[in-house]
Amino acid sequence: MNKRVCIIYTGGTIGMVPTRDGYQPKEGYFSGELEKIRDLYSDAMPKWDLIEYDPLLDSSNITYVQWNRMANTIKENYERYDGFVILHGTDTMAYSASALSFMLEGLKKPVIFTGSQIPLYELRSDGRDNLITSLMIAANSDIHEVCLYFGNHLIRGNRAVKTSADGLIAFSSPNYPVLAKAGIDIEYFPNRFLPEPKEPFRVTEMKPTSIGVIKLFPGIHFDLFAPIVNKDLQALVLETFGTGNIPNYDSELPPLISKAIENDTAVVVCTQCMQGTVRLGTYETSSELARAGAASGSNMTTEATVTKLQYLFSKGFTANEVRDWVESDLRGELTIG
Ligand code: ASN
Repeated sequence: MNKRVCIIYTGGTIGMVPTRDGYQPKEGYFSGELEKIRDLYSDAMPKWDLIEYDPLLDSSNITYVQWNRMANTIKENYERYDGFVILHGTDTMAYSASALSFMLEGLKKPVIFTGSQIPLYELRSDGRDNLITSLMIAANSDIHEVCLYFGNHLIRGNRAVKTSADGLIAFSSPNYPVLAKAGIDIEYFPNRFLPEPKEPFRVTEMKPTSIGVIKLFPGIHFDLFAPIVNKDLQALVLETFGTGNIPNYDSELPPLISKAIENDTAVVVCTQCMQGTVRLGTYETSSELARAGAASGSNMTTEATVTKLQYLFSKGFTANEVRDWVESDLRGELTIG
């Protein structure tokens, strides 16, 4: 019997039309375009239904509110379908895929994010392959996680980064190998998949969380950031140099970090390098952070770090508990060791 897949269409370029103000999604338009793609109705394809959101969004406008909506749509339809495809704009797709990977606890079915760089109705659209292949992947019952399929690669959702603004291979997985490659055949690498979880499926909704991200650059003056380090800030992510290094040419940063930690703000150190891992204490310029009580973001993307922090605070953990949990591997988002 054919598998059943639910397509959740949230917006993004795949269903956009040109307007005087640039590309915008258009209500009801995409479903009409889908009907013209005969391959979607082939016997070799899973059976699918489409849920179209209102409003459809450019993904720059996606927030935790839409993450909750997506997670709840999956929850409401969980038993009815073998897998889910989420059509989403590319700009923040890696954030949404990371967020959903945490929110969908005990997930036993594939949830595949995809979209396109060129609208579906335009010549040379990448949307057609991205959608057809994602539907086939969403019918693979060996996948128990949130993934992102784009430009022939299946990537773990919380490892994805948008690395090209205009290329058709727009996403990379810099710190974890791809889960599948689509060439003439779809070649899966099941030894890289997450194991099937034992706990029952449930959703944790995201709550509003105040998180700051500071990307360091040579010559940065930390006093500019002092006003944001107040009691309302729940987490501060530092995008540091190399393996977690910060400048120590002046004495502004250490007190800022100490103040954040005194305020019960979880401080997490990530690297601005695309590849590799944070190792606090390797250099003198990072030991200060470790001493002050900052947590290591290991080899997590900033997308995964920010959404993981939001998830942990939404679960009601204290800043101290968040600091511990953020360093542990919850959904394959970081490599221990
Ligand atoms: N601005 C679009 C979006 O993220 C870009 C795209 O989908 N390719 O919604």
